[in-house]
Amino acid sequence: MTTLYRCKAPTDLVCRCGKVARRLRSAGIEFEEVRVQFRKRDRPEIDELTGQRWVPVLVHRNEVIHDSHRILEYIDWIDDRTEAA
Ligand SMILES: N[C@@H](CCC(=O)N[C@@H](CS)C(=O)NCC(=O)O)C(=O)O
Repeated sequence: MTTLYRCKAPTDLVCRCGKVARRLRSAGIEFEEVRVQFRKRDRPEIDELTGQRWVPVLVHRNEVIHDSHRILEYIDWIDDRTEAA
């Protein structure tokens, strides 16, 4: 099960959340999306998961990753392993 916590931006083209969503799709990774509240102070579930309130946050199996740069590296790593298998 893979879940992407992301902002409410209506497209994948305008922000870091969309960039991660695009990369997940191009890697063929199925995921569910959870749209978080606009204000960081209204995101207690993100704080609980990661100790901070920015999104995107990716939950993949037992891994919880925040910061889009780290998430993109993680997806590349999964993608490389899948291709090698
Ligand atoms: N450096 C962060 C920035 C992510 C970011 O800008 N997230 C936005 C949504 S796309 C956010 O959570 N904004 C909350 C705010 O500005 O209060 C990353 O690359 O993950």
